[in-house]
Amino acid sequence: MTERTVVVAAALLDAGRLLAARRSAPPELAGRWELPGGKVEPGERPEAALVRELREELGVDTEAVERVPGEWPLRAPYVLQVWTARLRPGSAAPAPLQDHDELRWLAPGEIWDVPWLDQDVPAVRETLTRLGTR
Ligand code: 523
Repeated sequence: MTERTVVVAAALLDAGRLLAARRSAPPELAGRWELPGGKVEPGERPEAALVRELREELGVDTEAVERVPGEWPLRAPYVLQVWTARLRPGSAAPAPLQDHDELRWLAPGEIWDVPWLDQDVPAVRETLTRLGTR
């Protein structure tokens, strides 16, 4: 039995802006914004899971850059870990293909303009601290 499942999320950065994605499901999360990502599969490296999830959900070609230190609890057995990430050259622009109904590239002064999921707030805050863009 697995006692802990990692959910990876991306602080996808481009030209100094951070991508935020509005969830369309499940109902209890719909309308709130998140760092996009998903569950790491058994045996999968978290960075690989991140790239896979961003391809599936947003149609982008990305690479993980570095882990944002920390781990934030989600509903058991899930915990949230964050990596900064960037678009690889030639990637399509992100599009809300599944799980999301709107995307926004947030400039540093706009980060708190969207209603993030409660559990993403400390992760976003830590990401900004690391980037020095507060
Ligand atoms: N969160 C969350 N914040 C956040 C992500 C990426 C996920 O709170 N930034 C939560 C939402 C879900 C759980 O983590 O309760 C799994 O995320 P989900 O549904 O995006 O993971 P998937 O895409 O792997 O899920 P399946 O559709 O079940 O494959």
